[in-house]
Amino acid sequence: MAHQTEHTTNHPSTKQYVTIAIILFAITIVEFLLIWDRVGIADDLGASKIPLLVALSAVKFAIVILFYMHLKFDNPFFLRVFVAGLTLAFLVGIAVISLFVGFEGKPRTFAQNTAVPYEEHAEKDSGEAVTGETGAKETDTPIMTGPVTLVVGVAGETLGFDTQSITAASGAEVTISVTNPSANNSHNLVIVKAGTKDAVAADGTAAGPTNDWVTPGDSRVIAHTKLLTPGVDGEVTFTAPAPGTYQFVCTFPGHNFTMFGDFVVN
Ligand SMILES: [Cu+2]
Repeated sequence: MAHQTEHTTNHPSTKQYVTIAIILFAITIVEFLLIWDRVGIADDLGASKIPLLVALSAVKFAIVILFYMHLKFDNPFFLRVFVAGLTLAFLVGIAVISLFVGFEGKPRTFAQNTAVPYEEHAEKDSGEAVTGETGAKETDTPIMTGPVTLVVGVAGETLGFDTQSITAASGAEVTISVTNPSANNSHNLVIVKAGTKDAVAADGTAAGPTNDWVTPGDSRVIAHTKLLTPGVDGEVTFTAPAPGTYQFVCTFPGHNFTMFGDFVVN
């Protein structure tokens, strides 16, 4: 008798189950209408349909765990255990994603540098098959020297870059993509040997804007972009030099004192 009483109060009734099924079905219909382009709402909503859909599926999730998993009828302890685990899972997920992607949505520099392009990976696998198990070390190198693109931005209207340090592997084909969002200032990005940024900039000033503020044939310069006028982006591609620390700098007269960073070659 005691068991029966407990049983009837710990589970939803058949009627409740059916009602919940209908509610879930109705929410699903609404979700479908939100994303089906023929209904015409999808375009009007734009990106705002994403939080709407997230909210709707959260409601469905809550209904399912509360009623079908009957957490609503159980000891609250079980609900707390469930929510604790769920929260932990979300936190770990966010932590792992933010290891590789910054909050502004750009890949982090180290993640981009060590990213293995899919084609490269396939090539490496077939290469491995040909050479056999001659040693794991040998197969590690090609991953590091794959082509990489590093993104360096000018920090708005300031005379500075938005990053202090970029990294690449020696021998890798490196493309540095420079964005210049400034409405007023022209900039360039010059890769130079460590400790030579001010001397290179001083000589660049003499070389003038027609040379992009870089002395032609300067042996301290490894690579440089063209002079990027306000609002114009540019890039430079070169082979990463011998391992060591180099510098990147803007050689527009006067910018070199604040507009520079380290270029680390591993
Ligand atoms: Cu500059």
